[in-house]
Parts: sequence; C-alpha cells; structure tokens
Amino acid sequence: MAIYLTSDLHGDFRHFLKLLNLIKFDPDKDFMYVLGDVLDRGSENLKLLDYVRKYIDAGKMLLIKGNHELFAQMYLQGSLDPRQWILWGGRQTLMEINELSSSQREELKTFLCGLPFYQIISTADKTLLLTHSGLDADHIVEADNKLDVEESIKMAVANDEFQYLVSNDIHYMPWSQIKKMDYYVVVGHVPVMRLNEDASCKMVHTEKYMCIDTGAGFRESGGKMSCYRLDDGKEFYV
Ligand SMILES: [Mn+2]
Repeated sequence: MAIYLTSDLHGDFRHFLKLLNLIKFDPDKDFMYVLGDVLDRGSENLKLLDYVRKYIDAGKMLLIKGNHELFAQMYLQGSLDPRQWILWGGRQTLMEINELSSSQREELKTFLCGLPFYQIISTADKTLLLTHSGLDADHIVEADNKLDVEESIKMAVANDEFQYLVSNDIHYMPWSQIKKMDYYVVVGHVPVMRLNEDASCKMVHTEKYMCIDTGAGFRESGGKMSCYRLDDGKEFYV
C-alpha cells in the first residue's frame, strides 16, 4: 500500500497515464491525492478529469480544488467571462465544455462545486495538510504563537474562494510567520521552476511546507508531471 501526492496535471492525459505506469499504481492497494488543477493548458482536460473521477468514485483518489477547477465552475455558473478564462489557459477546456449536453454540464458543475479545499492526512510518523494554493495572507488565524492553518484556510475560503485559490502568498510570507504553521503543508499551484534557484522542476522541500507543482502545464519551460510517494519520500517524474 502506497500513498502518492500529485498536483497540477493540467489536461495532460498522456503523461498522467505514463506517471501511473511508472509508479505501477495499483488501485487495489494504492491511493493518490491530486492537489488541484487537473484542468486547463493541456489538450485533453475533460478526458483527464473523467479518468481521475473513475478512481475517485472507486475510492482510490481524492481531488482537492484548484483555481482551474474553480474557473470551470464559474464558467458553468455564468460568472466568468470566457475571454478571461482563455487568458488563464482555459481555451481548450472551454471548447470541451461547450461540446457537453446541458445535463452533463449540470453534473460537472455539481461535481466541481463539491470539491474540498484541503485534506489532512496522517501516516505512522507524520501529519500533513494538503491544499492547492496554501494561505491567503489577508486571512491568517494565529493564537498562542501558532498559525492555525486549517482555520486560516476556512476563513479565507469563506471570505472569497477565488482569492484563496489564486493566492501564492505562502511563498512570500515572512519565514517568522511560516514557521508558526501548526501543520506541515503540501501545496501545488506555483510551478517550482519559479522557486528553484537553478530553475529546475525538482519538488521544493522546506522545513514547513513543500511545493509539488513541477510544471506539467509548462513543458516548454522545463516542467514535468510528477508525484511524491509519502511512504518513502521518493519522487517520480515523467
Ligand atoms: Mn493553480
């Protein structure tokens, strides 16, 4: 039994199959957490989402909401201008959604609305909080010299889920504040090529959080799709 974490698959169905093949993902024994942004930038967005959903329905994967899932939800709700979504990488997903019947759209909207914003998981030796973007610096809950990550996320989402999901504040907040976080946090959202000094696509590990968006949506900038095996810390890239 192995637990895998991945994020920011961005419509790249082909590489997701390669990744599952590389890790020999076994739905009878393994579990995978997807930390958001299955959609947009790629060429097979809904095909990839449907594939992930089959595993979700079988209880073998869990999808946490990313900003690109929210963009699709907002488009389906009529609250996002298509031109804006296109600018944010949604052109192909938009065309795929426009092919759907109205009942399929309704079903997709309900699914996207119901996605969780975070998940807390425990293994024998560690407890982690998984979420797409991290923290919204305008909504931080601190008490007893601790930064309450779960309450901070709840407050940020209650205030404005869009603002929460597009935030990259965790990478900008002072370390004195980050080190007070009461959970070890795993995020995606910001391609690690922007964070690594050598601009490589290696996952970023810090004392208090890690970033596992290795840039599957930005192959032209050296990005890859990847996953992290929680059991032994091994990283896999395709
Ligand atoms: Mn994102």
